[in-house]
Amino acid sequence: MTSDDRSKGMVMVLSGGVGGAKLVLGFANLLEPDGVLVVANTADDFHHLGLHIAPDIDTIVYTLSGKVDRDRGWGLKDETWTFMDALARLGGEIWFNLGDGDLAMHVERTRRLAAGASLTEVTTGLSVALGLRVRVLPMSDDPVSTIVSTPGGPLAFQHYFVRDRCAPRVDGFCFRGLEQAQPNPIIMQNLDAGRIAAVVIAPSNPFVSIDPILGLPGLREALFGVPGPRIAVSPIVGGAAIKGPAAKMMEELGMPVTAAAVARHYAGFVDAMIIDRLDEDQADDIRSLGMEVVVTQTVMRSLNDRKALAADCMALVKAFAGR
Ligand code: FO1
Repeated sequence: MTSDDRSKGMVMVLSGGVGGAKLVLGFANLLEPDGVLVVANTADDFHHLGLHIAPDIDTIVYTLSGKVDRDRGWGLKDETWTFMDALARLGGEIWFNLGDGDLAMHVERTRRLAAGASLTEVTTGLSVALGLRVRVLPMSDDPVSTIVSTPGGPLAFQHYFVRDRCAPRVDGFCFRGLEQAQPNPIIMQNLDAGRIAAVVIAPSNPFVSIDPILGLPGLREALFGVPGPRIAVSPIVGGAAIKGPAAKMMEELGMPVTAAAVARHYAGFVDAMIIDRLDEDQADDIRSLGMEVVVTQTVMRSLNDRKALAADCMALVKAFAGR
């Protein structure tokens, strides 16, 4: 295989919701649609008000279709909340906010699943309907649910995250259904066919967004067969999480809140870490784990920032292929 062959093929991006979706958008703007395959965490999925909610899939799909509310990072922009207001008047469960337009996504997903379609088929159908050209795949068609262990007992992920605003102390996580779940067959087919050139772990929460994906039976092993590098972008910058509870979780799990600690979490799997300029002083520590380090701007404020970070990932892919 020539170095050119090794950098050809698709980049598989493993992603959670808001932070990951930003980098996914960068890839979608940098590469041809068939140059990127997005694998979305589905361990945040849950059933609520009789609906199948898939927050990370929807965040990625709304982001790629330009429909996401950029301030919140999730849900639709220009959303209206008539349903929630009516539900509140009826004394219904209102801790999880479902906008009127967003509601259509959950109703239609639930209808298609009940009619026998797989989550992959539903996700593809709804993505195409919203004009997406990049393929977004659920990590699995089988149900996996994150359970957060807290001193007050186990909490389903969205109860911890949204209802309780991440306030309870985290003692650990378990992923119900993970051991029985199969990785998405399309992911495995692409890996088996040698169509994946490299793997990028988006700057998503390592514990609740990426670990469930990498914990799917056989997937981690299959990703070791990819010819190019496995790259992770640190979600921790300057001792804080760019978004979400990753930093709080690290503290509560007794880890330093650093990019180096994220690298240690991925050690043995990841070949290269991309860290922010603010964390440059950690580069040698990370290199001592046997990883390559790229120091760049990882905070993505504009579309150009998203594209530039995707380009940094691609430069690493090419550098590895040239060896
Ligand atoms: N996050 C919130 O903080 N509050 C909400 O009420 C909320 C509603 C919601 C509805 C649909 C959806 O797709 C996502 C939603 N999110 C909400 C975000 C979601 O809980 C998180 O982004 C992820 O699960 C963590 O990655």
